[in-house]
Amino acid sequence: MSTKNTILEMLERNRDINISGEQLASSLNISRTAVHKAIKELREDGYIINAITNKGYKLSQQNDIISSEGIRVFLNKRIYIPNIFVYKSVPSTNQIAKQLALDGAKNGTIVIANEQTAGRGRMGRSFFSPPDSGIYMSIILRPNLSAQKGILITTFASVVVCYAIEKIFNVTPKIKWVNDIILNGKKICGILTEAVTDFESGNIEYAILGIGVNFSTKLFPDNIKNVAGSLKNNEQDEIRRNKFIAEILEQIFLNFDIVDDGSFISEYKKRSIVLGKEIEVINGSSIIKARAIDIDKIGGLIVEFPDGKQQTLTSGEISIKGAFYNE
Ligand code: BTX
Repeated sequence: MSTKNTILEMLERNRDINISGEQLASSLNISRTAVHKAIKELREDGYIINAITNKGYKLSQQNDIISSEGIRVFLNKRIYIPNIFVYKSVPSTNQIAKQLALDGAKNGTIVIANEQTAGRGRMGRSFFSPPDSGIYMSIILRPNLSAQKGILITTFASVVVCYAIEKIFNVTPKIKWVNDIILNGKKICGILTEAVTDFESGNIEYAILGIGVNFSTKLFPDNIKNVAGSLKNNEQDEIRRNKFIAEILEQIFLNFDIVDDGSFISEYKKRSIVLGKEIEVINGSSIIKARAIDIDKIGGLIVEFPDGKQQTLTSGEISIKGAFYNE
């Protein structure tokens, strides 16, 4: 780890107290000049570091910069995350994670960006990903899971992201099939899982679990401003992105063994804003009215058409519409 990153880690770990330059220098076995240089570099990166004569350095509470060091401070020690790559701006974290997975990156490798310039949604749609106010994260998974059960990764993630939101923010988010997390009638998070199957075994070779959260985004473009909302309101100003990211990772990795048995589906159903509603099933250019009646054990949406026929929707090519928002 570079001197700059080690100092950042110490500052993140000691957010509430001042650490003197001397303390930093002696615990890292470096000169005071090296400490000054690292502090200067961190400030250039945007960190607000208060320095008080005779007391030392302290990270200002205002900082909300995502970093591997800042996330690890909050991360449960039982979780092994091999690498957390944090970027300022990338086209899409899913795209970067895919390349890393192809190059052999381990299960649990994380890619996060402060901004995406071409954030991806399902079916070629885009995910609005402005800088400094969102969380755009992709997790490389190498699960022991059949390709058929791949959809469970998305449904599982929707449920555990809700747990993370509940724990940190003390609010109750809902889910719109298959991958949207809704708070106060607005979409605050989207999840996109892209998996590659090993044809011989029929198992997933790797999956990229992409999670996009509007953390504190205030302004949305006209085309989504009626449906998109943010997680944080002004009263929760002291909660920072690093802490929330660590909670999401904790929920995912401490609970991952339940993906296969689908035992979280009951929780998913409880949070569904779709069940019992009249919806429109959109498949390419065809739009058919139906009623959402149940979610099956692998996360498929069971719908009933006006003629009484039922169908289970699992395809990534299908989306649904209805009066779910602003309830
Ligand atoms: P989705 O296709 O279900 O949602 C995309 C649709 O949602 C858009 O067509 C638009 O109507 C609306 N939308 C776009 N941006 C936002 C936003 N910021 N908030 C609320 N609604 C929005 C959802 O796809 C899956 C999104 C996954 C995003 C993550 S971010 C990290 C990873 N990298 C990447 O490129 N994608 C994933």
